[in-house]
Amino acid sequence: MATAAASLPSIKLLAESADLKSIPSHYDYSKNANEPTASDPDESLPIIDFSLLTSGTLDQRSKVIDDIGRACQDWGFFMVVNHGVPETLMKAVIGACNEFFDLTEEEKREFEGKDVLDPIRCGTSFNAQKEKVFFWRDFLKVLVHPQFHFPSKPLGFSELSLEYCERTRKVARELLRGVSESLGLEDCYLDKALDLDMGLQVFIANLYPPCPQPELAMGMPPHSDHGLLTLLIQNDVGGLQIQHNGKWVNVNALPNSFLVNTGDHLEIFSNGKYKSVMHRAAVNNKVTRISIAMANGPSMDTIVSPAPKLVEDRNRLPAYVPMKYKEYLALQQGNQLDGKSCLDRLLLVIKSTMARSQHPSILLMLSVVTLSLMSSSKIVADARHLLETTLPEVPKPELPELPKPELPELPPLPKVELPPLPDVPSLPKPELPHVPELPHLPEIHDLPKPTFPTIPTSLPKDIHFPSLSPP
Ligand SMILES: O=C(O)CCC(=O)C(=O)O
Repeated sequence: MATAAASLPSIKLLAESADLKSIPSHYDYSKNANEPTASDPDESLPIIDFSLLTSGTLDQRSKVIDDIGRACQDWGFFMVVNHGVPETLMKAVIGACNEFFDLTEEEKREFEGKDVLDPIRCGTSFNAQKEKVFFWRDFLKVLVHPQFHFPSKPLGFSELSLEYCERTRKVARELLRGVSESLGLEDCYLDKALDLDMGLQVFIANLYPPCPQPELAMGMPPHSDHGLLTLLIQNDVGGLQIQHNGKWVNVNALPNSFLVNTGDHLEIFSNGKYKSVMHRAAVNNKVTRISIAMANGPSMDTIVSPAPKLVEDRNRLPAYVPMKYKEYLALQQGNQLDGKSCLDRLLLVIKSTMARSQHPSILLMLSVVTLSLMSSSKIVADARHLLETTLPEVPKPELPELPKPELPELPPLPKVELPPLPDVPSLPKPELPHVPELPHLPEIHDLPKPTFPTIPTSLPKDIHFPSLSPP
């Protein structure tokens, strides 16, 4: 199996070695991390009835969508019941995983893998090549969608798992439709934006054998998952703990339920509305625990950014740098598992500046100045874009209603004595020009009478007319 030092045995081999009374010091996680212990939650964990999402009435469906939204926002975690995946199938896959871990070290070496993005990998701890303290865990990690890969041993494991992967993928996609709606988007918006037809699905089987000092060791350290939603089942042995309101709480699973948690890419896509939940796996000193996590994410080639509809249409600033999912995956899997350090990585410049400045505009200015000092690479451009986006939303201040001011009564105005008006000097009479008298016109009856010529009243007698004769 993959080892930091070639000598690091699988945890199964170590745990089964005779007379193991204490853990080797390189498994003592308590030395490096002062991790507070978990307690049972004060409130009950959110439960989602899947059957109401797929075949409930319109009212029932919209209530479940509200519940999903609230669970994603308040917890980053919920349990799904009535999901339709047969319990027998779930148990059979867990049994087959147990058989896989029971293969000899030699047989398992065939599926070791070399690179973090190899389709089939098994090993111990998380990334033993990079770790100084190891985790009490063996794992098998397989990329099962869009191409299905699987170890050829033990017999029947691959066929059984194919069925399980397909059925859980359907559940995950249906839940993601609900998540999309809960964000106020169309139900298929997330599906299309993140190309879920080609979405990455990873099958992760974890084996946590009994540990002689469970209070010192850790099965998996606090971390968040890279994808959108992870669906986890276990062999009736608890150990999953999630962080809620700053405290670690135990997850006591309902029988036959899926334990679902939000991943980093849902946090990015929802522009931080739904945070990926921090979780870890504790170990015990009595029984072996097996868990199977099905991580469901975008397609590997999708460049994931906050959903444009949540940003542009609502006049918000995007809070994350866009990044190709495949690159994010390589980054997270290729390093030590350390909380949400991968998601936080690009935000570090801003955070350190933020610590010094409370005011968003000063923060932006300082951050851009900080970045300007760096070389002008794409990272800088991306980071600058990010900076412009990480300004906290400033809440509208609630202005107190001001009391109506009581105006003092004004004193009566003093009587003003006006001075007498000055005498207006009398104006001189204008001299009008002399108009000459009109000439004397003769009276009408004084005009001379006209004389008219006499007109004869009979024709002269000597007018001769020619006689008219026929032609
Ligand atoms: O085994 C568990 O309960 C947690 C597993 C887990 O967090 C993981 O596989 O990423």
